[in-house]
Amino acid sequence: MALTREISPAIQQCQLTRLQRTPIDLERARAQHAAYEWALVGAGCTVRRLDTTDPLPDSVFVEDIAVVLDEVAIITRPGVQARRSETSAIAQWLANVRPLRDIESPGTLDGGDVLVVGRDIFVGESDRTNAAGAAQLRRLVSPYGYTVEGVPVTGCLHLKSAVTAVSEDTLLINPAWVSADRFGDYTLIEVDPDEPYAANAVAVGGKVIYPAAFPRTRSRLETHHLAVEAIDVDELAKAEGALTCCSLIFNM
Ligand code: CIR
Repeated sequence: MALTREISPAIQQCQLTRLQRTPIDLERARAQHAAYEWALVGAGCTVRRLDTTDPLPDSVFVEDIAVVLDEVAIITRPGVQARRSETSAIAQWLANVRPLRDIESPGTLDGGDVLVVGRDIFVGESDRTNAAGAAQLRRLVSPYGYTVEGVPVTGCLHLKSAVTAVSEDTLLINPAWVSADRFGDYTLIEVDPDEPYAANAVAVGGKVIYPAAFPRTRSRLETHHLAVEAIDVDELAKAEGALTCCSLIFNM
């Protein structure tokens, strides 16, 4: 199952931390988002797209709003106040499929900082996720056998800007933004140094959905015999959104 959310007409007012604001072509962004959803369908996902009602500029980036495990869904408390009203619609939908738990004040946690690989959960210590948020996550999921490890992140928005899983034992990483030493149990593929934003990939259904903008790193993935499907997402990237941000993927 992949949960997505339509792009808000207000996306031009999205949060930006490390990028300069440039005009976003809404129709082009919507076409790229639809192609992303079709890639998920092609990987075997059932895609359910929620609509966006209030002016929630960043609502397409559903990943930040929840952490969905097989046993439970954690509704986050996003690090920026402006994104906190995105949670209600996502929580309402997820309540149909999982017991829900909440990150509570003073904790903050963005789902983009939560990398789940099997029973290992890495949490980025970033501008958006604080120690209280990470500690709450640990308390909520450790009863189910998950280990939660904090990982410092510098130079990028979220942990998953710096590292994502491309298979169950292989991570794609930009070691300039997160220390490779923290992931010693995994095979690591480093991004090409000319493509610092290239560490965010969606691995699902035996393939890797991947931005067309990073051909050098894509070659590295293919050298590791990974089946890569490249799609254009440059319009969403102007809102500082990467591929994983645009869906919540989980088992039904
Ligand atoms: C934000 O700054 O919150 C959005 N403009 C982008 C969020 C991207 N989410 C993600 O990487 N998980």
